[in-house]
Amino acid sequence: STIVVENSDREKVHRHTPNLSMAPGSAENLMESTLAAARNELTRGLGGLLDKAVPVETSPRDGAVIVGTRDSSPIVSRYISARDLASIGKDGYLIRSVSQGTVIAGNTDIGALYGTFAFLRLLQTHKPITGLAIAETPKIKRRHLNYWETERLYAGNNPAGTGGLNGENGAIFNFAATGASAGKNLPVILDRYIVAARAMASVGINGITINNVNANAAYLTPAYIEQEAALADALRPYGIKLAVSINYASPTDARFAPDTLTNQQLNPYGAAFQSWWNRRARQLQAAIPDFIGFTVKANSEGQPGPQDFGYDHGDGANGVAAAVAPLGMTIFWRTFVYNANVDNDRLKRPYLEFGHIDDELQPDGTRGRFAGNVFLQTKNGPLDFQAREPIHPMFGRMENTNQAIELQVTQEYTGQSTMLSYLAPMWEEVLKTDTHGAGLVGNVVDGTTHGQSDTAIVGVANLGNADNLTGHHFSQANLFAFGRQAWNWTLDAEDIADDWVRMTWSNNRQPVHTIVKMMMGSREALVNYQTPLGVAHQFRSSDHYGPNPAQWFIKDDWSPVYYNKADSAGLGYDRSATGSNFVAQYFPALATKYGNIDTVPENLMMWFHHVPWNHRMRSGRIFWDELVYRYQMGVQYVTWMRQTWDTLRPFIDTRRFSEVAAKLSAQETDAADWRDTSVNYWKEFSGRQIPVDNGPLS
Ligand code: GCW
Repeated sequence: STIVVENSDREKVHRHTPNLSMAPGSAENLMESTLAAARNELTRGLGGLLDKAVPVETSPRDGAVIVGTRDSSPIVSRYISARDLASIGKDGYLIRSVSQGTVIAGNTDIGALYGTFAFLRLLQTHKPITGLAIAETPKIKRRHLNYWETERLYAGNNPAGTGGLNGENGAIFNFAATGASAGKNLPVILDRYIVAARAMASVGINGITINNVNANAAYLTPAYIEQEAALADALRPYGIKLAVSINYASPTDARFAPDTLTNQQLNPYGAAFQSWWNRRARQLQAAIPDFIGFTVKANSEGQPGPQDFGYDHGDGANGVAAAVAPLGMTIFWRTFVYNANVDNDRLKRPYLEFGHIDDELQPDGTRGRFAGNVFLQTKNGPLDFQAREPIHPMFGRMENTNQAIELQVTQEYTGQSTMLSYLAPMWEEVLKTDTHGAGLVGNVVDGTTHGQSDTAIVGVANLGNADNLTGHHFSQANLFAFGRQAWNWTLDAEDIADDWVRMTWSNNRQPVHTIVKMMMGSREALVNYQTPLGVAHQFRSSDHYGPNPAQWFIKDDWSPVYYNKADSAGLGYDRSATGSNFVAQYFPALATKYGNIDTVPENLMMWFHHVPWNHRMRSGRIFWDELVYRYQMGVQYVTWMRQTWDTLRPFIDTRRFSEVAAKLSAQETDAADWRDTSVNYWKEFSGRQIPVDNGPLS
């Protein structure tokens, strides 16, 4: 077969950064254009898969793969009509078998690149590549990643001080011009940035916020903007645009002197505030013409925000949004807030702060105060990325506001880079949960429920400095799955796992079947050995990895004991009408279901109820016995995974085989620690024995 990729003139990329350079001996694959990237993927991919060089030509021979847009290529136009392309949108693609071979077409070059990756995926997963008539369009427009890997090093980073390239604690993109990594900082483009870009583009990620939401204002300074521009230039051919996290009080930061405001000038409606942000945005846009906008964590976990100056989240978000609206930029305003003055139950706080703003009657008679270029960015659940949470009640209830869902790809609370936990089943569960009032969560996010035209899904990313980018080999599956689900949230987590295993490990039936099976049960096992039946957030504070159910902090809503409410009567947090009544934030049918201990799904039980130790469970066991059983099941699953992985030795290369084996064995130890620490602590309250049919706990 041959490859035909035609370049069009109109897609020449912007190169603003005069001194864009490459690390010595690296980045020879820095791409000039999107179609060149597509061509490169095909030569590399087909060459590798077919084990022979595949020529690139300008006119097709039989069996050719033809890639492009109607504008870029007369051959594409010959096979694909404008009408064919009419319904697939900006990012969509068509893959068609034609007399001369295969045509991959998009309305845009990036659509053609996405189609190219999809075609390679078919080949790589041994799917048929004849008789193709594929038309794909993403369900969600903005498929973004946020990076705050810097925070706790919970994914694939080298721990600080162990030779990570990065000055900023091992985040993937290196901005630091000093220290060990000096000389390897942006605008130097390291190979791994391109590797990461290809990985992201291969699953349709089209935007990233590059810095921690606990934001350092340095990212708005001219020196950093120049570095960001270099990164933007490098990622642009892959369809990935940049955004930056901001600190609400940056205008008062001395680094911007003489352009520095006083606290009094942080009035979000004031001219000083708005023109300050407009100036920053214009500087960014001058360097990065397609700059997305800002991600904001305000009045949350010590970050400043409009409330410090007498305004609410609507005022603050709209103030920044108004400043950047003339530039076509967007604000992603996070809703991860939990001010203790709002309510005793932390879970109730976000909706209490944001809900009334969504509902507020406006002077023009419409409802909802948030500006059109504001997204509220809301975690999937009401607490904080636990292995299982109920859905966040704001999904469906914010009818007049653009809502983005935020999922944590990096495994902060889900095993970090030690545990194999495949998270696609969790995201599938979330996106397919019925709100009982506004359709499924996925319908809310993709805009069909409330008719929003701009839609977004955000993953907190897990790319770091590790050779394989994610640390645990299986963490790559989470990035892959996030991208696939962001593109189409109706996909089945198991099908995605099947693709990933074939692309990553083997197409041989036995490993495919076995590894997919391991992955599919891994998240439920994690829930079971960490926090079964809905007992939330039992993590020790130091690293959010291991258990500490007895821990009590000055901030009670960070304390495991605040969540578990263990006493001699039972375990769990009563959020029904007899308790905090958090359930009332859901649509009535869901509130009724969750609010009743007999109808709440057992796997969410302790999120909503203080469950008596002797409560009769659906299995017939009493709650205490069921609880211990779940912990034990979780650990046993990990033992099973470790043993099962051993059977795959003949199919897996030695290095990756042993790296995964070592991680599984650490996971088994740590899972047992979760079980033992938790059960022994609960036992002090239940006063009951460990049931014998659970076998010995270590
Ligand atoms: O889960 C918590 C993390 C913080 C994070 C915060 C947030 C970056 O422990 O590291 O802050 O969530 O989402 O803002």
